[in-house]
Amino acid sequence: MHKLEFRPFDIEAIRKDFPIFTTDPPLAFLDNAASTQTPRPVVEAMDAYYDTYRSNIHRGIYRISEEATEQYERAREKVAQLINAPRSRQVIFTRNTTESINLVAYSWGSTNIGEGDEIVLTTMEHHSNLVPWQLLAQRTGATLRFVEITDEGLLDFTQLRDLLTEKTKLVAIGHVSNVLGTINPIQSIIDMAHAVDAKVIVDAAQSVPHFQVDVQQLDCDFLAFSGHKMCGPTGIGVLYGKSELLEEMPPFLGGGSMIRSVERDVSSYAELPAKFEAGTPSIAEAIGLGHAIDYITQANLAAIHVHEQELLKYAHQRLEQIEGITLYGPAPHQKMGVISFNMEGIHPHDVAGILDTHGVAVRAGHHCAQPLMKRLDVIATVRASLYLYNTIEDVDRLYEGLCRAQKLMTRRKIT
Ligand code: 7TS
Repeated sequence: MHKLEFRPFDIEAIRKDFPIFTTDPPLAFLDNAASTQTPRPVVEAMDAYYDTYRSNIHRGIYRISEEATEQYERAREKVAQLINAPRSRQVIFTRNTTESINLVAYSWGSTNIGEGDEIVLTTMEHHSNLVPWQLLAQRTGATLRFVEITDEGLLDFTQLRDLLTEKTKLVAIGHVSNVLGTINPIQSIIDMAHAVDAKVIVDAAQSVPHFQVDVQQLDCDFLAFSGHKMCGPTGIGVLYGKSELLEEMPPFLGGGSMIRSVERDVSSYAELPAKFEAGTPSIAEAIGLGHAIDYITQANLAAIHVHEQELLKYAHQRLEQIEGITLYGPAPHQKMGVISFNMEGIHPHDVAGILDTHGVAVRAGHHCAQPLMKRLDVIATVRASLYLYNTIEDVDRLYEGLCRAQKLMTRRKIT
């Protein structure tokens, strides 16, 4: 059996920062691909805003508003540093990945996509990186093209090469699949897309929280992710874009804060990033995200990745021992800590329900990836997903819960 070594960081110290794990026995929280838990330093930073300097930003001439503005903008700088954006003005705060992708689909899409143009996606996209492009295609007469996946859960590169033509205007690609965990080779895909003059938006909702993503090295045109999947609060997300694209794009939402001057019939717009941040933003949440970035960078993203990979290998070894289990997706070394599976003869929702009674939180359903479910020929899967605070004991509890589910359902079949 694979030997675990948790030397890179102090898992016990990390777990102490998350009060949700102080129950006995502790909750085995394995639904991190949906949303992660929040450590105390993040909650405390948000409390400090509410308790000591709560006020609106970019408009007050008094001390606490200046403090709030400074903290909000510092959070933007932390995001820029995390993803190595050249300038913090290229970081737009949104509500989540979904809003970031919709911003690009409406603003960039409405001025750059027309009839006959093609948008290349994959069959493993989350609905957030599919429905906005369907809406854009319906508005403009553009066509969606899909890269299929192999039986191993990897992208079919030969087909991708054929799909990319001079008609391709955009490639919208998930960095890591939220169902299969597949790590897509986006560097090659970006290079191939640029070779036919297409732009690339990377859905990084499942990658930025788990390993170092460098937008300059990737040379991606846009990149989107959510704060709540990386120890941050809900209600805050990020869109990164290349300056020249963001500068040319029309506003997405109109209102306060995004204007330079307003006449009765027309307005001129503020500089980046304000142009895309209409209305009062999620101030406490942005500050919380900044502190979540501090937290995961202090824990060390490289160490988090190693830790998750170790647990993932261990989880595969254990789950593969269970009779009648089908694991979806590639081998551990080609994926992140996401394990989708089904148990023969047991509905995924029943599996998740039984695991819940065993203190194990997993997700069951289509995971907002219905075209992928169709490709896998299933209606749903059970999904366990890992993060920095998960332990070998969590995986063992998952294994034991699944054995229990199997026993229960087998007994039910006999009677
Ligand atoms: N893209 C991917 C790859 C995702 O996994 C998710 C959320 C999104 C986009 C949308 O993020 P949001 O913050 O805008 O909601 N994924 C999941 C999931 O797998 N289970 O719940 C949410």
